Amino acid sequence: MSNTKTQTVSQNQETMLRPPKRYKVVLLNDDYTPMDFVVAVLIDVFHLPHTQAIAIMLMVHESGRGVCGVFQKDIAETRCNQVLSRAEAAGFPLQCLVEEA
Ligand code: TYC
Repeated sequence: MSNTKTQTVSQNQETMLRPPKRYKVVLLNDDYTPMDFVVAVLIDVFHLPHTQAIAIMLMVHESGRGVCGVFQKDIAETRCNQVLSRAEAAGFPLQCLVEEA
């Protein structure tokens, strides 16, 4: 016979022990957002060094998409929203999304 209290305790212990899921922030290519704007956003939002920001921007430009970083869910969503806000404020169609890693 199952014991609800025991089940709940063991479920909570599993939840506490399991490492949190990780989420990718994925940047998408478009034909209009300037390359230097993308590089600036990558540096500011993801704290990337200039060389790495250029490498990711070029990867997105050439292949259509690229990963800016992998984070816990709330951090991934915040950074994705920061990218979208910066793009919208500047009038560029730059898009990004969050995917489970
Ligand atoms: N393709 C854009 C251009 O040629 C540059 C670009 C790179 C745009 C990465 C978006 O996520 C992007 N100006």
